[in-house]
Amino acid sequence: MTSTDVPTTDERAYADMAELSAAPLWRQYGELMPAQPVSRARPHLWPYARLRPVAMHFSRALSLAEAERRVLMMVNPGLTDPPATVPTLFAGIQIVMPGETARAHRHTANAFRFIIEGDGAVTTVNGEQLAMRPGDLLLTPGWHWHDHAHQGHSPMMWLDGLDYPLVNNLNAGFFELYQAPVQPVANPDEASSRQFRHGRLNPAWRAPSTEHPGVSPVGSYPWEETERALATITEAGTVAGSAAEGILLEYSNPWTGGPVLPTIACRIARLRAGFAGVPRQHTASTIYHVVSGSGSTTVGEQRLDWNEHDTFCVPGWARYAHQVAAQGDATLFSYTDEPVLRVLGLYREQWL
Ligand code: GTQ
Ligand code: FE2
Repeated sequence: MTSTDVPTTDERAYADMAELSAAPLWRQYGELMPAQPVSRARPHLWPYARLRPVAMHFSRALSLAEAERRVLMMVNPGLTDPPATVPTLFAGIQIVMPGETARAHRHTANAFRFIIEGDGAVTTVNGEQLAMRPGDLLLTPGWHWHDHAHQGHSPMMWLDGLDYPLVNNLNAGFFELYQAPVQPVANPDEASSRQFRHGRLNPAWRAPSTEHPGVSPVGSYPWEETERALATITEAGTVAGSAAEGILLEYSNPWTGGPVLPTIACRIARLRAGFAGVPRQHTASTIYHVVSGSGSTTVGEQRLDWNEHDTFCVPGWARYAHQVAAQGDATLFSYTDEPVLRVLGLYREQWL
């Protein structure tokens, strides 16, 4: 039979299709055009109490010279190859020991750090030196040089959030090492970021970067300010906040009032003792990190019980609801790909 003959059986025709790298849409239509999204990610929780000892082991067993970064990846059981936490985002626990330096590099993936424990480390981002204290949020936006150095005394541990799963899926991942282990410091003490720390007043001689659209010019959102905002709003006890997320605040880009990174919105929520969230679902995927307190989040059929410093994820379009125990408020840091879905007209939510 020549290659232009019409196959005489289905079997033969399917075999020809496979050989031609073609496939019958009619056999996969339901999967490709689902009535509603089905995430490959599974609801999952990573307990800090169990990850921390493993991180401590590698702080001794593996030098930072051997590892580009000493990070335990939080790999979703449904997204192992390549590893990701939700389809668009990554979460990791990074550990840096006193005296260590994580060398300077840059990548197109956007990243942030949310500090868990330790004191005395700094991250330098495009020449601006940012202090790292528990509860601080530090941004290392895409294609910004960054290195981490630790001059303190106890282990530094933080949560890394990156959008590399999204960036790599868009085939836009680039990475470069800096020509030296560390970059020079042009702005010590957050000198540039500080210009934006005055509420509704922005430095008028500056303008948003055209090179990095949608990126906040603020390198660090210190815990002190975050805590003050949460305390002020919850003080009177009269503000109900979101029925699903309690007193939910979004870290904002002072130029736009929008998310801090073009692809990632970062938020902090205070849930009062006894809080029982109204269940809902949205197309955005979310990763939560427990700053303090304990509670549980029901995601689909699963219940994730969380404690201080645990990390867990809620895949897009999963039905979820938070509950907090009767005694003690809880504080949840979270990040989401919602800005991406919104800008593409793909954000949907539904209260259940
Ligand atoms: O600290 O620069 O968790 O480049 C993954 C990739 C951390 C970092 C991660 C990174 C970093
Ligand atoms: Fe990096």
